[in-house]
Amino acid sequence: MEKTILITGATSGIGKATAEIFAQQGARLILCGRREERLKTLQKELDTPCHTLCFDVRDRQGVFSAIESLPSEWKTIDVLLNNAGNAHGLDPVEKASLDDWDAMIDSNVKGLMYVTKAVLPQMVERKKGHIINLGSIAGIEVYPKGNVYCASKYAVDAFTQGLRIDLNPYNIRVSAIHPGLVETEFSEVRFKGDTQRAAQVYATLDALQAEDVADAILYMTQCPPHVTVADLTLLPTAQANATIINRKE
Ligand code: NDP
Ligand code: 8X3
Repeated sequence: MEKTILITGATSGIGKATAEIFAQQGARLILCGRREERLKTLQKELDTPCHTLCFDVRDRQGVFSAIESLPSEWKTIDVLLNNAGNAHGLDPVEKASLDDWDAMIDSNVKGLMYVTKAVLPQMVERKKGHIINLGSIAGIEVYPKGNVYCASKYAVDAFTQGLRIDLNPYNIRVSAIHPGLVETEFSEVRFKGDTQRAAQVYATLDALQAEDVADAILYMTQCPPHVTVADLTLLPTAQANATIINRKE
């Protein structure tokens, strides 16, 4: 594969698995995240040309400086995977922390928009490119205590639709993937390092694995140029929607 793919949130979970699967395809990878050590380790592990960018998607200036800093041979990006993001907390509105709300809106929504805006000009100029945003089942249905995390993913969905409309004249593909429960560090982050509580989320069902989502992302990029997968919802078989889950006893 001749493509260059920029992956935000490549240090863990879905982003890391996508980096691994694209590396197997021989893609060139721009690996992004805040944990530099993990980026460097992944770069060493992957048998494909990689460039790393360490930045926080919430830092508007930092995002633009990072993309600007790309050496000329890395400036042409074919696929942007806007994956960085997390849930922070699972609390009813009246008890939830404003800091958690800020973290989710700033990373999942504003951060995704900053990265898109920074990467977009070369796609528009070339009339070529593919943007894939990580939505969620939480952006299709609201669930109890999901409030602002769900709002952030609904915003991702609306922004994705807006991008597809505005970029229509430029031959740029715009997609969203909406997974259900995926066993990653997601719940560990949501529950602020409470690994026991996080493990319980995945203990009683066969959850999606990060590799399952990565497979679907690869498929979306491998469709013929005249085909856009606009939305792809991927659920564990044990999950019917955001709240109906057939858990093992
Ligand atoms: P992980 O916690 O395993 O990975 C999250 C990634 O996002 C990490 O690489 C982290 O990197 C990066 N990240 C988070 N915040 C920032 C930030 N402010 N700046 C830069 N990078 C950031 O979770 P997942 O792999 O599960 O999550 C990836 C995406 O998938 C998220 O958008 C999530 O909402 C979505 N999703 C997850 C589902 C699930 O059940 N797991 C289901 C549906 C969607 P670092 O900390 O190094 O910066
Ligand atoms: C992550 C899946 O159901 O925890 O977006 O919101 S869920």
